[in-house]
Amino acid sequence: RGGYDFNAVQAKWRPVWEKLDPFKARDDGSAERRYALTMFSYPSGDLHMGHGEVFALHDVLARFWFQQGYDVLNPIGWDSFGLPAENAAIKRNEHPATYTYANIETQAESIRRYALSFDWSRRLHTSDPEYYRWTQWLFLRFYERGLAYRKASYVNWCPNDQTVLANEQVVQGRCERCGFEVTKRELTQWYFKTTDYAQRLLDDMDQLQWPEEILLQQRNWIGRSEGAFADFTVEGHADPIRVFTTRPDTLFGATFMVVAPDAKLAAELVTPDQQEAFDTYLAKVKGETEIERLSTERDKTGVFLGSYAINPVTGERIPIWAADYVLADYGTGAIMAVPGQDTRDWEFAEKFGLPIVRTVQPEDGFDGKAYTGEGPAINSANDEISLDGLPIAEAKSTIIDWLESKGLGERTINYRLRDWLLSRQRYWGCPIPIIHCGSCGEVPVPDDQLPMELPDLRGADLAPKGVSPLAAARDWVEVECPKCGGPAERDTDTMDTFVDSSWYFLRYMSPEYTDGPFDPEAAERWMPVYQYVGGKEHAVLHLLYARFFVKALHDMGLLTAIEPFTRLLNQGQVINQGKAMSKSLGNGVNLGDQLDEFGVDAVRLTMVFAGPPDDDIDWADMSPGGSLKFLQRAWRLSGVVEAPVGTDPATGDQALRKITHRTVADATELVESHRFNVMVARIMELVNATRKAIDSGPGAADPAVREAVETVAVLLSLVAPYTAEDMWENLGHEATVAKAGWPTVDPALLVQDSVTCVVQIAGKVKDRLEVAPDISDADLEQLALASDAVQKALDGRGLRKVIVRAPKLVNIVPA
Ligand code: ANZ
Ligand code: ZN
Repeated sequence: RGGYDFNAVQAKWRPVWEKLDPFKARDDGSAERRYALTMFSYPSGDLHMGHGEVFALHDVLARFWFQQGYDVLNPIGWDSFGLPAENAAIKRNEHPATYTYANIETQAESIRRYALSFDWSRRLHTSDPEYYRWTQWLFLRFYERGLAYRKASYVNWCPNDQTVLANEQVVQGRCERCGFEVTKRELTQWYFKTTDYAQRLLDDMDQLQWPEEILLQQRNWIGRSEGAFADFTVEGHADPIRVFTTRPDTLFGATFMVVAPDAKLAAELVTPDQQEAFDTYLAKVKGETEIERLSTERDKTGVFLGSYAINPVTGERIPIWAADYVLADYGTGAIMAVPGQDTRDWEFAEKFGLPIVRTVQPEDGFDGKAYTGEGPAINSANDEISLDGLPIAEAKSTIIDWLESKGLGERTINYRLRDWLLSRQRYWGCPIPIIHCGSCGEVPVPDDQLPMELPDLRGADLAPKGVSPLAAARDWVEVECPKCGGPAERDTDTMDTFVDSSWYFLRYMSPEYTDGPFDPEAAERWMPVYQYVGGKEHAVLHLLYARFFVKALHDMGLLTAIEPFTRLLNQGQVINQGKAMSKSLGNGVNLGDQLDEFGVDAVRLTMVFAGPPDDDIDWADMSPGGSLKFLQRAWRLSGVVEAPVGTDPATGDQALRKITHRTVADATELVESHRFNVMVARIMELVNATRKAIDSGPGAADPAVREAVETVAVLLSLVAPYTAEDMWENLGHEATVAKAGWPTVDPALLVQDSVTCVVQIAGKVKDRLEVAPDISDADLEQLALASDAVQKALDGRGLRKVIVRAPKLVNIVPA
């Protein structure tokens, strides 16, 4: 037998597996089902190192369950609509479809080479009309229930991509995709009513076995706060201003009010002499991002509107200002400013010379500005009500009761979560199946006319212009109203790609189903996903949207499940030389090059062996060459085994058998607890022990050697499938090792070795104890003294001396 040539091994097994297709989900009730899901990829280029890692980690789990005999659903597909592909296509002067589908084929080829245990028969692309037909169908079901609706408001706008962004897509004031600073625009847009589900999205988190960090991010994003609405009358206006506050107990300290400059209210309250100042200020604010506006570090800015309100408990006239630190679409877009207890209000008051009244007694020695801590209420009494002396919680409920009794306010819960803005002014997305008719208004495209396909627009200018390129396709836009037959127009926006990815895991279960987006019975069998593997960057985007979708579909009676993904595993990033890989740093590592140089298995092994799955991997510190050497070492074992296939290992060398069985027992636990790197270390130890047994132990003909090498092959199949398969063949088996079955552990072989310890009294043997070889002197002494035989022989005599030589001898000298 020659050496180990990874290229030859890869070339040999790929076609065999493709023919065998061993990873098809059976879905026939023959075994317990497990749904293993990995985040599908955007087809914006070939696979990169990050894919290499997530796929390698995910595959360890999926292959483990295959080995254990589960009926595993492990599908693969592409999130093929969207900005990344569209931008790349425009740059290359290609049609997005051409570019997208070419990339998909490239990635598919790389994934096949990477030898992942996917069920290819369920492959889907979200940009296929057969798929987005159902995205549209689902949109219409949301629409019918009021869960999809249109409204005008100021929205996040990316000046580079020339499209709106959801709040979740604005990261530190910048576009999540291109990094451009996000601005605001007033537009009429489609939204999903995610806010209806805010409380359930919070409550059901206790069913999720997700990293605490991700749950915390979702909790903060949803941002539940309990508080009250309070109404302030405005001089010269019929309607009061309603505010939302989490601190109604501080009402006596409300010395002015602030409204969002970009809220309608501000324009209504501004007096003619303040109009000009206000207009100037508003223009400035419109260019600001939400992050900037909420920043606590910035200097406070604002403008007096000229109007006054009345504080309902003090009866004082308080001025109404507009300032950018109040957001238009949170709470009511207006606040009561309480500088004594709120830092931002304090800074604002200080800057503009507005009065400050403390209504909570600060702790002794406090010399700061706004006091946000615990303490009794002060300065909080009028003829009717007094909060003075009450701690915050009691003061809150007392004042809310009073406000409610007077019809001036009410208890409430508020969420930071906003509705999900789903319209995009771009071409490469799922068209919104709504037709706008001059006389009927919004008319849904009838179900039997779905999919409402994208027009081809080959050769048209798709560059972002602020209006969807679809608007220019007049032939496509102009239609008959499905209701009245009159002239009407299609909606020209497309859906955010996160809509496509909010339900793809449901389509996988029955990708050919034609009576709906998925077969409810298949969903009953497979949902929820047992294990989801993917990046942390989706903590509040995709993961929250998918949860919302599943809950909404549950409420429509389409799904029993109320959560999509029971378990979540986040992989770390692959970095290089301590930094994220980037073009500008020139530290990029190409996955394809690594595969060419070291082979698929060595790269996969390196990814898995690098450390805990959620740690970052610095490729500069890795040694794929070392991984390859190990694989060669393991592979060579399979060529020297002499015991024939099927030899009963029972008569084999016990020491080696014990190591083999201990390794399997540990590996099982290690995979289940996601400590894959330690599992690899244990396989390495088994390889070393086997080598030693062959070279300087019982020799290659011992049945225990066959057992050990077969075990190495099966365990290794989780990480290095090509090597494992070739070993399996060398050992005289037929493909595929992937379905060989997880080795069963003989519990008798897990029992720790023991040593016989002699216990003497004054040099005479009185007892023999079976003890662990690594027992400590102290433990052994205790054990010896506790022996019945020893106690009887001592017969109450005291001890002069105890000599302990662990683990073999204890000599007791009586007094
Ligand atoms: C008075 C007050 C006193 C407040 C105090 C806080 C502390 P969370 O917990 O984040 O929900 N607020 C309300 N609407 C706002 C808006 N549109 N833009 C900016 N700030 C707004 O925050 C709720 C608190 O944030 C509210 O309670 C309000 O200020 C402010 F010692 O009212 B508070
Ligand atoms: Zn009509």
